[in-house]
Amino acid sequence: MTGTGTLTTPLAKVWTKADLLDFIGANMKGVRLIVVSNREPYSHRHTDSGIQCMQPASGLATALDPVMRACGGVWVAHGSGNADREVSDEHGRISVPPDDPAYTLRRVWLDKQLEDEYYYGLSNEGLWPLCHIAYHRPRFTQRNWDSYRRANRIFADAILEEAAGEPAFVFIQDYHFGLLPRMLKNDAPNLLVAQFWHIPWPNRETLRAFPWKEELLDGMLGNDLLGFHLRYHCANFLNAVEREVEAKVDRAHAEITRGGKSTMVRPFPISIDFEWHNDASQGPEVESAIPAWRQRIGVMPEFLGIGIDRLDYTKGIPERLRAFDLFFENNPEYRGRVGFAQVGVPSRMEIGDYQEINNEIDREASRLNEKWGSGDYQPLHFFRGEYSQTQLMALHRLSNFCMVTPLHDGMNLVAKEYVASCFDEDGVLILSSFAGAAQELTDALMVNPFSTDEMANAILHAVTMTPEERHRRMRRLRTAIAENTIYRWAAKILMTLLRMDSAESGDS
Ligand code: GDG
Repeated sequence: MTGTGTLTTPLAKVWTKADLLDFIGANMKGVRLIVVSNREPYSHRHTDSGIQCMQPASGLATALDPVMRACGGVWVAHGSGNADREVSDEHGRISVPPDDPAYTLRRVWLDKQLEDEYYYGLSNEGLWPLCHIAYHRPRFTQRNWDSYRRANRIFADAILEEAAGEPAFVFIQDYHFGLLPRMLKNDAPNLLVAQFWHIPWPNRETLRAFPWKEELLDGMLGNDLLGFHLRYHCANFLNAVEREVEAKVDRAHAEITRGGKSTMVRPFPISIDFEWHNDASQGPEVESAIPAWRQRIGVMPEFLGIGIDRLDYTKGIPERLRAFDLFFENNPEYRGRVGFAQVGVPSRMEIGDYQEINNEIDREASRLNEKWGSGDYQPLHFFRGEYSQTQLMALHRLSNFCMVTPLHDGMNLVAKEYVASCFDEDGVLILSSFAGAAQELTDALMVNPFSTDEMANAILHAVTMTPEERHRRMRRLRTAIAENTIYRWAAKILMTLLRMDSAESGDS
């Protein structure tokens, strides 16, 4: 496409934001980058004090905003804020971040019914449970699938308009856009199309239940590059293609050829801006947010555990609360000494299963506090709502251990953020072996979230761990994240695309 030639930066280094900026400066001149996601990185809402710009809580936005700030370009996303139209131009465009414009946000408008069927229906009641295998039955309807196809088409048209016939790298995010790659490639073969699937890809037995699997796989094979967090998810995808569609699967090179066009399938484990988290967590803003948490919690226990999750049935929150109950059963001497603060960000409340998980958490929370609370002491503090990154870091600082125990998770950035906040190398991470992050964070206390006993034992281990063991484990965890930052993730993907681009234009 752009024929940028030899790459100037080797991969074997620690990637900071400055490194990525250098890399982009040296290698991406003239390359147009278009990022696509359902969720917008900034949304505008009406509030009592006028229109406000918000940054929604999502792993995806947290991960990609710094990359876009560094690269510039266009981010195409669903305009979901109730004041979005008022602040965007007639094409749905606006420069962001508002206080320091660095790139263009192109908003795509979807009507309420289409959003319900494509986003809540097919994506979150169908693909989300299908891919996570967390014992929640996926729901599929033809109507939702038709809307998914229609929404993908609307996004395709907006992207084609932004590309305006010129070559560009299109980087699509997630499971909302399984059909988009093929649509783009059919209409504009000069686009280099990559997609990152942020959630797991299921084994082929599970995928069999998806009624439109052939069309979905064909759509995804429109990509030049397809990324998952883990090698295991890549292998599942290759297996699925082998079984369900006509294509040549080259396992040695993790490459699939269908209809003369090939798709590279690669693992790119996502991460965070380690330096930023490490520095900010030691800053004065975080320091001054700590007293508010003390106040909210009231009587501080000797050991405070924390959990921070979207309120989603994949995150294993009721299971975690049941583990606390068993922990107190097994170790009654810790009653009054151990407490747990759980932050829960409401999510997808339009879906019945999400209302049910909220109710279940409320039931478990009341049960735990009624059974083990006494006087001023309450074992569980449940904070339902959104908190700023500063507030979350303050909570990290106040805690002795963090529980990240999803039943299944593509990666899980909360685990990495907690570790990055532990600048004094003191803190314990209890981590589900079913989170993608478990592949890198091998020094965490690893648990099977389906085993209440294992989790209860891990809580005991966390509160009895010697300072030496805590420091040793935390040091290694921090090294693992410092070596694999979000900037490395982005650089690896961009480098792979640049190489493919050079190969196509015959430069290499
Ligand atoms: C998907 C995949 C994958 C949490 N509460 C608040 C808040 N957060 C932030 C966290 C973190 C992000 O949201 C959550 O990221 P996760 O990775 O844990 O989870 P998902 O949203 O399910 O993300 C996941 C990820 O994509 C990236 O690929 O890791 O496996 O499921 O950054 O700090 N942020 C704010 N207020 C909150 O109250 N502002």
